[in-house]
Amino acid sequence: MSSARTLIRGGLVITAADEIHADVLTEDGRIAALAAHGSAAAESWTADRVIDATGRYVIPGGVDAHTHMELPFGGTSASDTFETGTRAAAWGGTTTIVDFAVQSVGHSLRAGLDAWYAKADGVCAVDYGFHMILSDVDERSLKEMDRLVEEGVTSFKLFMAYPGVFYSDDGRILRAMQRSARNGGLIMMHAENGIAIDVLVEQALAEGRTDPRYHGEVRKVVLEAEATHRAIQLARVAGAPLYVVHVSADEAVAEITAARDKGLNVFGETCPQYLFLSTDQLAEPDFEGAKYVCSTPLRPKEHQAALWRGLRTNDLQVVSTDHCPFCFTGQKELGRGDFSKIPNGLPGVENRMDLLHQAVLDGHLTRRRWIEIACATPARMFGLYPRKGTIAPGADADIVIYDPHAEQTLSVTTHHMNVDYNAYEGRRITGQVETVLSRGEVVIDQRTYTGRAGHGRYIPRGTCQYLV
Ligand code: DUC
Ligand code: ZN
Ligand code: ZN
Repeated sequence: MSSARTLIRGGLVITAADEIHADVLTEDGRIAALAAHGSAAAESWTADRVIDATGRYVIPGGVDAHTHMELPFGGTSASDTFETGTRAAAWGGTTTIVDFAVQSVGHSLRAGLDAWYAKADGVCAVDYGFHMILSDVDERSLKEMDRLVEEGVTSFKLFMAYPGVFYSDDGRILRAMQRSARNGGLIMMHAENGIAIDVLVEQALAEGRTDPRYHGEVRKVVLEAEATHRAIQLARVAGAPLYVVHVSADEAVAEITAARDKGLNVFGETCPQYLFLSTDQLAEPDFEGAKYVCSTPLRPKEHQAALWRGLRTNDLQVVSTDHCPFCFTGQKELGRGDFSKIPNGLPGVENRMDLLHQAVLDGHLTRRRWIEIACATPARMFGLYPRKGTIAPGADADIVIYDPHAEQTLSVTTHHMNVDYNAYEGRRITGQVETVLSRGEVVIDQRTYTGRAGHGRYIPRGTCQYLV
């Protein structure tokens, strides 16, 4: 905790609700007060440190509610550790991540969660929480869900994909949803029909269609839409809220929209890769397409309009990264000659806030909506609000000083993620993180890293604060 008082002067404070020229005073790691710039109140403040934010935005630290540091997957592990990944998050203006602890088949939730607590303990640069991946829904794990909710792990990811690994059948999904309807947990769904996809994978490989682009072709739009529809119906039967992760296809957005029009507690998340990349990248020659293999897969460009529209209309509420990096050399290469062996996942935790700021400049989002989908709503959705996701008295002093005019080119040569490529290589962005405070401590100071491994704390979460 920082006992120092820091005064951030002269910036435009942007939250999901307001844009105001205000000075912000932080004390003991929290936001102590806001007052109009130039007001008598603000002029009377004294501080140990003054940050001049003239011409800058002052925004809440980003909340990335979907990351996979060190995730074991496909015989290898995601290349960012909690240390490197949270440091990269800080560089990109994200001050809270919610990562996924994994239950292994045949093991308890407790064992999985404890393993993830140990991985992250003492090494994170910014604050973090955990969701729990349920890989083996049975009487024991259902009971354990109740205890996890009480402990602050209040959301559970289930997979309709990856048979034999993370997959749950409809019966298991229904049971987990029924349990969450009672204990207040939020079910997060990977909605793809994995049983059908595996048939198409087998057929593609047998016919010699082995290149990365076939990853996108077998993981069909209708199989995402069908699974999304089915997940929604199961949630209705259970009377449980549902959060659909990494929505990539227009028809899946339509399913979520239809459910929301019925007044159901159904929510959708998308990710920068679906908004900015497409099957064009997946089709890059010389196996380069492997860099863009993730699930749900990248879609033809035409789908992007539905995702942007969903974000504007609040049919989609959150943009997270699904940050799950694998190096091209030695990791993505495991799938040369067989796309099904390419570890699934893209890097992005460092780039999300900037890409979404670019979306503001491109006319897809307003500035306040940028903050809403990247900070405030993920915090509400996962029980972290108002401690995280906003700038208000009492909130943690997780603050980004953002230069909206700086120009940068996203690149592996300048990023801080521990991965040997950048999915947005060469993309020019206007806007850049300048200074970052995490609980009042400056962790990025005018583009110099001043944080430390172990500053980041585990944050137990409350239940979903976004239900209607
Ligand atoms: N999708 C990915 O791309 N990576 C990890 C898990 C997932 O569901
Ligand atoms: Zn998933
Ligand atoms: Zn994921």
